[in-house]
Amino acid sequence: MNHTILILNGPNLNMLGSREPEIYGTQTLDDLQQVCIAHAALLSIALTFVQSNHEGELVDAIQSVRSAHDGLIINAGAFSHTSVAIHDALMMVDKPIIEVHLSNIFQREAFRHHSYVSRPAKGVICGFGVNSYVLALSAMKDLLS
Ligand code: CA2
Repeated sequence: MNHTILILNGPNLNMLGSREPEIYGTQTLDDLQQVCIAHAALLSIALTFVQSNHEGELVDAIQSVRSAHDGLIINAGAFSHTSVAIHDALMMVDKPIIEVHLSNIFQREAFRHHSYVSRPAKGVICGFGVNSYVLALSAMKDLLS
């Protein structure tokens, strides 16, 4: 494995597959993790996959990227639209960051159109369901090569 990447998932993403399949699909968070591990292996990337419902735990995980990972893929869930703390933690990360969302946040309610994650991120991938993460892994591989 050449690189190690953190995939960080925010609040309520542990509920994937249980409700709103028309928005988020039918796959569970475990399914998503397996898809990411399989694609990362093809790219020689070692993955750490984390989900938390707690803003402070997400900040701690973001801070860990500085010493423990080569890059960060983050779906901060609803905290994307609210959290200055997550924005500030991301601004201190000197590694590539890619923001992902399962849904196309720009097709949805206006309050989802702004994300505090987007400015610190190198790029944003949204609207492709589980494939948003697969696309982000490929983009991260290119950034690190
Ligand atoms: O589209 C995304 O990935 C989101 O980050 C998902 C967040 C939402 O607040 C963002 O605006 C967009 C919500 C995740 C909650 O996921 C659930 C999945 C199934 C059932 C209930 C919640």
